[in-house]
Amino acid sequence: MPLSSRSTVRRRTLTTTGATAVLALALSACGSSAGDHSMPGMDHGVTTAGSSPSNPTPSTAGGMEGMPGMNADDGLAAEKNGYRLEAEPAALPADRPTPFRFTVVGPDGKPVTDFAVEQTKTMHFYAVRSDLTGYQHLHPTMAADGTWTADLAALQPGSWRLYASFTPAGGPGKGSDLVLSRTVTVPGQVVDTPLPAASGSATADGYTVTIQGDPMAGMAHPLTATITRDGRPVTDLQPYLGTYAHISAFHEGDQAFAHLHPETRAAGGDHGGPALTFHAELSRPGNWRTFIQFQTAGQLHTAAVTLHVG
Ligand SMILES: [Cu+2]
Repeated sequence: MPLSSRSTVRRRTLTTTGATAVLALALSACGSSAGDHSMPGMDHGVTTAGSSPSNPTPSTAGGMEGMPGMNADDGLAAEKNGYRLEAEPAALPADRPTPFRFTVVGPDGKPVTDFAVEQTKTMHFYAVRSDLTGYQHLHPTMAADGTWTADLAALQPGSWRLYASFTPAGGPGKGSDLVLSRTVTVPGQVVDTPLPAASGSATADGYTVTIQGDPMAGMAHPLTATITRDGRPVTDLQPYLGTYAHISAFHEGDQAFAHLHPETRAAGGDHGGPALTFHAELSRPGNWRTFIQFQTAGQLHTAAVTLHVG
Protein backbone atom coordinates (compact mmCIF):
# COMPACT_ATOMS: atom_id res chain seq x y z
CA MET A 1 0.00 0.00 0.00
CA PRO A 2 1.56 3.30 -1.02
CA LEU A 3 2.11 5.78 1.75
CA SER A 4 0.36 8.44 -0.28
CA SER A 5 -3.03 6.88 0.36
CA ARG A 6 -2.64 7.17 4.10
CA SER A 7 -2.86 9.92 6.68
CA THR A 8 -5.82 11.63 5.09
CA VAL A 9 -6.76 13.47 8.27
CA ARG A 10 -3.30 14.86 8.73
CA ARG A 11 -3.28 16.08 5.16
CA ARG A 12 -6.49 18.02 5.68
CA THR A 13 -5.20 19.81 8.74
CA LEU A 14 -2.10 20.92 6.91
CA THR A 15 -3.42 22.23 3.64
CA THR A 16 -3.16 25.86 4.67
CA THR A 17 0.08 27.75 4.80
CA GLY A 18 1.86 29.99 7.22
CA ALA A 19 0.84 30.44 10.82
CA THR A 20 -2.22 28.27 10.54
CA ALA A 21 -0.25 25.34 9.27
CA VAL A 22 2.40 25.88 11.89
CA LEU A 23 -0.21 25.98 14.63
CA ALA A 24 -1.97 22.93 13.27
CA LEU A 25 1.32 21.12 13.17
CA ALA A 26 2.10 22.24 16.70
CA LEU A 27 -1.19 20.95 18.00
CA SER A 28 -1.08 17.69 16.11
CA ALA A 29 2.55 17.21 16.99
CA CYS A 30 2.06 17.92 20.65
CA GLY A 31 -1.03 15.77 20.68
CA SER A 32 1.16 12.80 20.01
CA SER A 33 4.01 13.73 22.27
CA ALA A 34 4.67 13.90 25.96
CA GLY A 35 2.86 16.94 27.27
CA ASP A 36 5.08 18.58 29.82
CA HIS A 37 8.53 18.85 28.40
CA SER A 38 7.85 21.09 25.48
CA MET A 39 10.50 23.57 26.55
CA PRO A 40 13.61 21.45 26.22
CA GLY A 41 16.76 22.44 27.91
CA MET A 42 15.08 24.44 30.64
CA ASP A 43 15.25 21.82 33.32
CA HIS A 44 16.04 18.28 34.16
CA GLY A 45 12.81 16.40 33.95
CA VAL A 46 11.50 12.89 33.86
CA THR A 47 8.28 12.32 32.01
CA THR A 48 6.61 9.53 30.17
CA ALA A 49 6.19 9.71 26.43
CA GLY A 50 3.36 8.13 24.58
CA SER A 51 0.93 7.79 27.47
CA SER A 52 -1.84 9.99 26.07
CA PRO A 53 -1.37 10.24 22.32
CA SER A 54 -4.80 11.69 21.58
CA ASN A 55 -5.18 14.28 24.28
CA PRO A 56 -3.71 17.61 23.22
CA THR A 57 -3.97 20.52 25.60
CA PRO A 58 -3.31 24.21 24.86
CA SER A 59 -0.33 24.30 27.19
CA THR A 60 1.52 21.76 25.08
CA ALA A 61 1.75 24.28 22.25
CA GLY A 62 4.10 26.44 24.30
CA GLY A 63 7.11 25.53 22.20
CA MET A 64 5.67 27.41 19.25
CA GLU A 65 5.25 30.75 20.97
CA GLY A 66 6.52 33.91 19.34
CA MET A 67 6.16 32.60 15.81
CA PRO A 68 2.69 33.54 14.60
CA GLY A 69 2.92 34.87 11.09
CA MET A 70 6.35 33.42 10.50
CA ASN A 71 6.56 31.54 7.27
CA ALA A 72 10.31 31.36 7.03
CA ASP A 73 12.24 28.30 5.99
CA ASP A 74 12.25 26.97 9.51
CA GLY A 75 11.58 23.37 8.51
CA LEU A 76 8.73 23.04 10.99
CA ALA A 77 5.90 22.47 8.52
CA ALA A 78 4.99 19.12 6.99
CA GLU A 79 3.87 20.89 3.82
CA LYS A 80 5.31 23.77 1.89
CA ASN A 81 4.72 25.09 -1.63
CA GLY A 82 2.46 22.11 -2.32
CA TYR A 83 5.06 19.52 -1.28
CA ARG A 84 4.06 17.33 1.62
CA LEU A 85 5.94 14.93 3.85
CA GLU A 86 3.88 11.80 4.39
CA ALA A 87 4.74 9.09 6.85
CA GLU A 88 2.66 6.55 8.65
CA PRO A 89 3.99 5.98 12.16
CA ALA A 90 3.28 8.51 14.91
CA ALA A 91 5.42 6.43 17.25
CA LEU A 92 8.71 4.58 16.90
CA PRO A 93 10.23 2.00 19.25
CA ALA A 94 12.85 2.99 21.79
CA ASP A 95 16.43 1.85 22.15
CA ARG A 96 16.89 -0.07 18.93
CA PRO A 97 17.61 0.81 15.32
CA THR A 98 14.44 1.32 13.33
CA PRO A 99 13.66 2.14 9.71
CA PHE A 100 11.50 5.20 9.07
CA ARG A 101 9.65 5.26 5.77
CA PHE A 102 8.22 8.35 4.15
CA THR A 103 7.27 9.89 0.84
CA VAL A 104 7.35 13.41 -0.48
CA VAL A 105 4.04 14.06 -2.23
CA GLY A 106 4.13 16.76 -4.88
CA PRO A 107 1.57 19.40 -5.90
CA ASP A 108 0.09 16.87 -8.34
CA GLY A 109 -0.74 14.51 -5.46
CA LYS A 110 1.80 11.92 -6.55
CA PRO A 111 4.98 10.83 -4.77
CA VAL A 112 7.99 12.76 -6.01
CA THR A 113 10.72 10.54 -7.46
CA ASP A 114 12.92 13.08 -9.20
CA PHE A 115 15.26 14.87 -6.79
CA ALA A 116 18.28 17.05 -7.46
CA VAL A 117 21.64 16.24 -5.94
CA GLU A 118 22.62 18.70 -3.19
CA GLN A 119 25.90 18.25 -1.39
CA THR A 120 26.30 14.88 -3.14
CA LYS A 121 22.92 13.48 -1.98
CA THR A 122 19.32 13.63 -3.20
CA MET A 123 17.91 13.51 0.34
CA HIS A 124 19.29 14.72 3.65
CA PHE A 125 17.43 13.54 6.72
CA TYR A 126 17.77 14.69 10.31
CA ALA A 127 16.40 13.51 13.64
CA VAL A 128 16.67 15.43 16.88
CA ARG A 129 14.89 15.03 20.20
CA SER A 130 12.93 17.93 21.70
CA ASP A 131 15.80 18.72 24.10
CA LEU A 132 18.12 18.87 21.04
CA THR A 133 19.99 15.69 21.98
CA GLY A 134 20.33 12.53 19.92
CA TYR A 135 21.15 14.26 16.62
CA GLN A 136 21.21 11.99 13.58
CA HIS A 137 22.03 13.01 10.02
CA LEU A 138 21.20 10.31 7.52
CA HIS A 139 20.93 9.76 3.78
CA PRO A 140 17.88 7.63 3.12
CA THR A 141 17.48 5.43 0.08
CA MET A 142 14.52 5.72 -2.28
CA ALA A 143 12.54 2.90 -3.85
CA ALA A 144 11.28 3.28 -7.41
CA ASP A 145 7.82 4.35 -6.17
CA GLY A 146 9.25 7.28 -4.22
CA THR A 147 9.21 5.63 -0.79
CA TRP A 148 12.24 6.67 1.22
CA THR A 149 13.74 4.61 4.04
CA ALA A 150 15.87 6.26 6.71
CA ASP A 151 17.69 3.76 8.89
CA LEU A 152 17.52 5.47 12.26
CA ALA A 153 19.91 4.46 15.00
CA ALA A 154 18.42 3.74 18.42
CA LEU A 155 16.20 6.55 19.73
CA GLN A 156 15.83 7.46 23.40
CA PRO A 157 12.26 7.96 24.66
CA GLY A 158 10.73 11.36 24.04
CA SER A 159 9.37 13.53 21.27
CA TRP A 160 11.49 13.58 18.14
CA ARG A 161 11.33 15.79 15.10
CA LEU A 162 12.29 14.24 11.77
CA TYR A 163 13.31 16.51 8.89
CA ALA A 164 13.55 15.76 5.18
CA SER A 165 15.69 18.22 3.23
CA PHE A 166 15.57 18.01 -0.56
CA THR A 167 15.33 19.83 -3.87
CA PRO A 168 12.81 18.71 -6.49
CA ALA A 169 14.48 18.18 -9.87
CA GLY A 170 11.26 18.77 -11.76
CA GLY A 171 7.73 20.04 -11.35
CA PRO A 172 6.62 23.42 -9.98
CA GLY A 173 9.17 23.29 -7.15
CA LYS A 174 12.10 22.53 -9.43
CA GLY A 175 15.33 23.82 -7.97
CA SER A 176 13.87 25.09 -4.68
CA ASP A 177 15.36 23.84 -1.43
CA LEU A 178 12.68 22.46 0.85
CA VAL A 179 12.76 21.20 4.41
CA LEU A 180 9.67 19.40 5.71
CA SER A 181 9.31 17.75 9.09
CA ARG A 182 7.04 15.98 11.51
CA THR A 183 7.25 14.68 15.05
CA VAL A 184 7.11 11.13 16.31
CA THR A 185 6.84 9.85 19.85
CA VAL A 186 9.22 7.28 21.25
CA PRO A 187 7.50 5.76 24.26
CA GLY A 188 9.20 5.30 27.60
CA GLN A 189 10.61 7.29 30.44
CA VAL A 190 11.92 10.62 29.20
CA VAL A 191 14.99 12.16 30.76
CA ASP A 192 15.61 15.64 29.36
CA THR A 193 19.12 17.06 29.24
CA PRO A 194 19.52 20.81 29.75
CA LEU A 195 20.94 22.63 26.75
CA PRO A 196 24.62 23.43 27.34
CA ALA A 197 25.26 27.15 27.66
CA ALA A 198 26.25 29.12 24.57
CA SER A 199 30.03 28.96 24.39
CA GLY A 200 31.12 29.14 20.77
CA SER A 201 33.23 26.01 20.93
CA ALA A 202 33.07 22.29 21.60
CA THR A 203 35.25 19.21 21.31
CA ALA A 204 34.67 15.90 19.56
CA ASP A 205 37.11 12.99 19.35
CA GLY A 206 39.96 15.24 20.46
CA TYR A 207 39.16 17.99 17.95
CA THR A 208 38.10 21.45 19.07
CA VAL A 209 35.66 23.36 16.90
CA THR A 210 35.33 27.10 17.48
CA ILE A 211 32.63 29.13 15.79
CA GLN A 212 33.22 32.81 15.22
CA GLY A 213 30.75 35.35 13.97
CA ASP A 214 27.94 37.39 15.34
CA PRO A 215 24.79 36.00 13.76
CA MET A 216 21.61 38.07 13.80
CA ALA A 217 18.20 36.49 13.49
CA GLY A 218 16.72 36.51 10.01
CA MET A 219 19.80 37.95 8.34
CA ALA A 220 22.41 36.32 6.16
CA HIS A 221 25.67 36.33 8.01
CA PRO A 222 29.05 34.64 7.58
CA LEU A 223 30.28 32.31 10.30
CA THR A 224 33.71 30.75 10.54
CA ALA A 225 34.32 27.32 12.02
CA THR A 226 37.94 26.68 13.01
CA ILE A 227 39.14 23.20 13.83
CA THR A 228 42.18 22.55 16.01
CA ARG A 229 43.69 19.59 17.77
CA ASP A 230 45.94 19.94 20.82
CA GLY A 231 46.06 23.66 20.08
CA ARG A 232 47.32 23.16 16.53
CA PRO A 233 45.38 23.95 13.36
CA VAL A 234 43.91 20.91 11.65
CA THR A 235 44.69 20.80 7.93
CA ASP A 236 43.88 17.21 6.98
CA LEU A 237 40.11 17.49 6.69
CA GLN A 238 38.70 15.18 4.06
CA PRO A 239 35.79 15.98 1.78
CA TYR A 240 32.46 15.15 3.38
CA LEU A 241 29.35 15.65 1.23
CA GLY A 242 31.41 17.72 -1.16
CA THR A 243 32.70 20.15 1.46
CA TYR A 244 35.04 20.08 4.45
CA ALA A 245 32.30 20.37 7.06
CA HIS A 246 28.55 20.09 7.27
CA ILE A 247 26.64 22.27 9.72
CA SER A 248 23.01 22.02 10.70
CA ALA A 249 21.36 23.83 13.59
CA PHE A 250 18.20 23.55 15.67
CA HIS A 251 16.56 26.31 17.68
CA GLU A 252 16.01 25.87 21.39
CA GLY A 253 12.32 25.79 22.17
CA ASP A 254 10.74 25.09 18.80
CA GLN A 255 13.34 23.01 16.92
CA ALA A 256 13.38 25.34 13.92
CA PHE A 257 15.96 24.00 11.48
CA ALA A 258 18.79 25.65 9.61
CA HIS A 259 21.38 24.24 7.24
CA LEU A 260 24.46 26.42 7.11
CA HIS A 261 25.80 26.51 3.60
CA PRO A 262 29.55 26.25 3.13
CA GLU A 263 31.13 29.01 1.09
CA THR A 264 33.83 26.73 -0.28
CA ARG A 265 33.74 23.34 -1.92
CA ALA A 266 36.21 20.62 -1.05
CA ALA A 267 38.57 21.19 -3.94
CA GLY A 268 41.83 20.53 -2.14
CA GLY A 269 41.58 16.80 -1.55
CA ASP A 270 42.35 15.64 1.99
CA HIS A 271 43.86 18.95 3.00
CA GLY A 272 40.94 21.02 4.24
CA GLY A 273 41.04 23.28 7.27
CA PRO A 274 41.58 24.72 9.67
CA ALA A 275 39.12 27.58 8.97
CA LEU A 276 35.86 27.10 7.08
CA THR A 277 33.40 29.82 6.24
CA PHE A 278 29.65 29.30 6.23
CA HIS A 279 26.71 31.32 5.11
CA ALA A 280 24.35 31.36 8.09
CA GLU A 281 20.71 32.33 7.99
CA LEU A 282 19.18 31.61 11.37
CA SER A 283 15.52 32.55 11.47
CA ARG A 284 15.08 33.23 15.19
CA PRO A 285 16.90 34.91 18.05
CA GLY A 286 17.91 32.73 20.97
CA ASN A 287 20.03 29.62 21.33
CA TRP A 288 20.71 27.23 18.50
CA ARG A 289 22.27 23.80 18.93
CA THR A 290 24.73 23.65 16.06
CA PHE A 291 26.11 20.32 14.82
CA ILE A 292 29.40 20.48 12.95
CA GLN A 293 30.37 17.31 11.08
CA PHE A 294 33.75 16.79 9.50
CA GLN A 295 35.95 13.91 8.46
CA THR A 296 39.58 12.97 9.05
CA ALA A 297 41.33 9.69 8.23
CA GLY A 298 38.08 8.17 7.04
CA GLN A 299 36.24 8.92 10.27
CA LEU A 300 33.30 11.26 10.72
CA HIS A 301 33.30 13.54 13.77
CA THR A 302 30.34 15.47 15.12
CA ALA A 303 30.79 18.43 17.46
CA ALA A 304 27.83 20.25 19.01
CA VAL A 305 28.12 23.93 19.81
CA THR A 306 25.43 26.08 21.40
CA LEU A 307 25.32 29.34 19.49
CA HIS A 308 23.52 32.45 20.67
CA VAL A 309 21.77 34.48 18.01
CA GLY A 310 20.84 38.10 18.74
CU1 LIG B 1 23.06 15.12 4.50
